[in-house]
Amino acid sequence: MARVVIVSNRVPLPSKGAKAGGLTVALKDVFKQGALWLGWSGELAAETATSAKIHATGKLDFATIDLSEQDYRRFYVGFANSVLWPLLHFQPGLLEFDREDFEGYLSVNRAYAKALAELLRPDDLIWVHDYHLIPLAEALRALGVKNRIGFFLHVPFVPASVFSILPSAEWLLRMMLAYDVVGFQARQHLHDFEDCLRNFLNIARQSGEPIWFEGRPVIVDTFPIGIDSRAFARQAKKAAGSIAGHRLFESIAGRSFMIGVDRLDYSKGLPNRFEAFGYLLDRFPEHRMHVTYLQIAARSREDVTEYQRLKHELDRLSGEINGRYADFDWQPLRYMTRAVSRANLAGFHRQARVGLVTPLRDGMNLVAKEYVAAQDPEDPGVLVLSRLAGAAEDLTEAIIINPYDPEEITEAMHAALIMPLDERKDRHEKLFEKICRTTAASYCRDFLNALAGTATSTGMPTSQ
Ligand code: GDG
Repeated sequence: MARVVIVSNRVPLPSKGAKAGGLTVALKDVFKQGALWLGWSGELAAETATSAKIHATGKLDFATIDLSEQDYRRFYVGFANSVLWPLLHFQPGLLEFDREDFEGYLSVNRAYAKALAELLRPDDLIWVHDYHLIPLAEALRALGVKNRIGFFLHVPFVPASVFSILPSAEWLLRMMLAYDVVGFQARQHLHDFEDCLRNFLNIARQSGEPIWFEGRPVIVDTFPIGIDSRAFARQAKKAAGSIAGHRLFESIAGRSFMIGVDRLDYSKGLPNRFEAFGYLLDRFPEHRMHVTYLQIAARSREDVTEYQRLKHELDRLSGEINGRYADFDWQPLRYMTRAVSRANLAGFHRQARVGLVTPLRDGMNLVAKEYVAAQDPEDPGVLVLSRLAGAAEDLTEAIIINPYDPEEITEAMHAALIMPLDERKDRHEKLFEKICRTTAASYCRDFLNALAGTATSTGMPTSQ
């Protein structure tokens, strides 16, 4: 099997300790047979590097480049997270386009391409992740790289009517078609991408067929990301008996317990969720004093203004809810912006009667799967899930809600809190079976098989 080369914005360097983030979690344990992973080091330097530093670990080698502060601002804070992220999450009102940021996005992609081209072997399979690096394939081709290159988008896609808001929209689509394989999380995202292809490039795709673009086939398909559910279930069982698990259990003091775990991000629908919790205590007085909601919202992208604004809003809302409903011996909402260890998270999920996953848009949402995996099958909790998360295409036995309607979330919280054991078990069994079908490993295998099976850029079919 050819060597796999992964490229993503950040690399999970073991020396730095893994940070919260979907990609890190999904890929971590998969490449045991040797692979190379290139990305930003997380460090700022006087200039953006075009040669990588190698960190050999034996199984999986890492290669990192530093970014200049200006490039970090333009590429990462600017175009990637203040234009593409809000656009692809249907928040065009939050988009802040700036031509210099766009230039920075291009030049950082070129720097990645140069650093990568030096490290490549002829039969490497290159797998590029996410919206930060859309122009990378084109930049690699410009340097003469002939390897097969695949792209996976972790976030949603938007229909042409929304995509057209982006300056250089058509150019970005062409950049996506420079890959040999383009993968999405969910059918809806693929459908929206096809809408863009039709509208901008007049390309109509026959279902199941590759797209032909400039004389080359481009495979476009869905590759829903998964987790290692059974391992997470074991971790949850073990962690519930840990010191932290015990402390949590004692502090809940027999009340019902609801949990939310999200990066502190406006796409995750946290203000509406907080508001919904306020309504729950308003409209269903029987839950007052009897329910505790823990929201873990690890701080994220703190250099982006919109994230600072969101944090202030949540600080205010949580203070208001607690001020209004708390009693001297009961705090209804526990809100923390520090990250928690993965083992503790697993144990906390297991203790929660309700898991709240209410993003306004989400590529997949791994927390939904982790919550289900962590449950005790004999006394499982209930997942409340946004219909606008990719995960909702499959996890239909959750209580599915519209995250824009806080009262619908309230009703779902209430229904989940009072749901009888039989129904909880029934739903959980089906959900657990579903989340075991797609694992982190099967996701990687499916994508890489699609990539390995494609013709090379010279048009020759490949032997595996
Ligand atoms: C992107 C897409 C897609 C969260 N807080 C802590 C913590 N986490 C972990 C969760 C989960 C991961 O981070 C977050 O993954 P999500 O999928 O929920 O969301 P994004 O970070 O937005 O990820 C998303 C994903 O990529 C994968 O393709 O599903 O749609 O937006 O695993 O558990 N982990 C720890 N402490 C925390 O405080 N240890």
